[in-house]
Amino acid sequence: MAGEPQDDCLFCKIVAGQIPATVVRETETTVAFRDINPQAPTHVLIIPRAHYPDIATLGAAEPGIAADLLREAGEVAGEEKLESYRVVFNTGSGAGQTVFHAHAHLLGGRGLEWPPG
Ligand code: DGP
Repeated sequence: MAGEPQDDCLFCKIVAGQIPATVVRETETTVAFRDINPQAPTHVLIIPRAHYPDIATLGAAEPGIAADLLREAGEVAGEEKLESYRVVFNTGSGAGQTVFHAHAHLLGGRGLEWPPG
């Protein structure tokens, strides 16, 4: 069923506490934790507890939870005292998505070039 945990999903296992992660914030609907392979001094992933493969399917099914991800990105940026930062949703393998459980990347703490590669 849509949103149900998937046995083969890495981020569902982090939500369930079956794989350790450095969690920085949690809400009823979201978990934010540090990326294992940080691309910036602050690199935090914000994910829904519910399983949706990407931001498009999450936004279509649960727009309120998609909005929660954006609010939490702002909250983490504030806690990390980031003046400038980027929030990215890689969507599809051609855009670099490797984990198919919706997630926002929050990147900051260094200069970020535009356009991204
Ligand atoms: P993406 O490539 O957009 O699907 O981003 C997936 C991110 O997930 C990538 O930046 C690395 C991160 N990641 C992969 N495995 C783990 C893990 O086991 N723990 C943590 N904290 N992050 C992970």
